[in-house]
Parts: sequence; C-alpha cells; structure tokens
Amino acid sequence: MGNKQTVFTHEQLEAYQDCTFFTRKEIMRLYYRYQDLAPQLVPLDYTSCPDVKVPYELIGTMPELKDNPFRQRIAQVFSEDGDGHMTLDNFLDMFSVMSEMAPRDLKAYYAFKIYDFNNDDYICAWDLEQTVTKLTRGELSAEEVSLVCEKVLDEADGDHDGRLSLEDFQNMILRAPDFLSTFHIRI
Ligand SMILES: [Ca+2]
Ligand SMILES: [Ca+2]
Repeated sequence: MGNKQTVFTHEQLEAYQDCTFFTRKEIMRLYYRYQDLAPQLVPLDYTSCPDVKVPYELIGTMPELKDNPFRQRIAQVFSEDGDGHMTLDNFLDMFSVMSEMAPRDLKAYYAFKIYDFNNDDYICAWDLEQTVTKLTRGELSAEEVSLVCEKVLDEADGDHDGRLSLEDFQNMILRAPDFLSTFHIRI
C-alpha cells in the first residue's frame, strides 16, 4: 500500500498523462519538484484542484532554467496570465514541451511565441534582434547582430513582408535548428 499516491485523483493523473508526454511516475516527480519550490504554498492534496501559482522568482531558479537566457519569456508564455507565475498545469505543460519527447513542430510553435517578444504574432526585426542577442549570449556586437538578423530575414521571410510569420519560422527551423537549441531540457 506504501506507493499509493493521494495527491491526485485517478482521473486527474490520467488527464495529465493525456495532456503531456509524461508517465505517471514523471508527473509525480515533477509535482514534487513544484511542491518543493514553495512548500508553504503548494498543498499535498490536489484532489480539489487548488487555485495555486508558484511565483516566477522561484520557477526561474530551477537548474533547468536558471542559465537559459529565455527563462523569463518561457515562463511568461506558459503561464496563464502571461506574468510568469505558474499553476501546476502550466508547469507540467512547460516541461512537457521542452522535454525530449516533444516533436519539433510543437517546440517550434512555442519557440515562435517566446521569440515574439511583443506578442503580435509575428517575429519582426526588433524581436529577432532580442532573440539573436540572447541566443548568442551577448557575444556579438550590435553590428554583427544586425547582420545576422538581416540574413535570417532575407532567407526566411517567404512573403517578403519584413517579418516572420509562424509559417516562415517553421520553414526556417528546418534549415536552422539552432533556433530551438535552448528549448531542450532533461528532466
Ligand atoms: Ca512580434
Ligand atoms: Ca513574412
């Protein structure tokens, strides 16, 4: 009887398995890590679906995220209200999409949202500059960043409107998989 978990109902665990790429065991492990981030906040019983969010300030300290230059954007994109504070569902979604099991198209969809800093559904020259600066961790000069951005836009902007749509971006990923390199984590 020792291994019977009482955190979730059977149905809740089934639903988490359906919505993520995780096994029951991995879901439990991630739940305990979430709980560990804020033990006073996160209850040990989720059967009544508590309305709890762990603040970004704690999420961002996790070893999987703390060195990722996009950590704040990642948390914002996966959080319900776009503020980076995460419910358990948000948290599991984030890890699921960033896991090795997630297909490239799904990662590309979220990477697009993460790189779309001003949330207007396009990656414009400005978004791209922020992205390249972060991807190269500040090692390029402003001129070099502009050059890279120009080249990317030149090659990937299929309909020549000066910005990347999701479709442009998905085509680009096929040739430049490095743009997904910060969205792989091991759990
Ligand atoms: Ca944008
Ligand atoms: Ca375009």
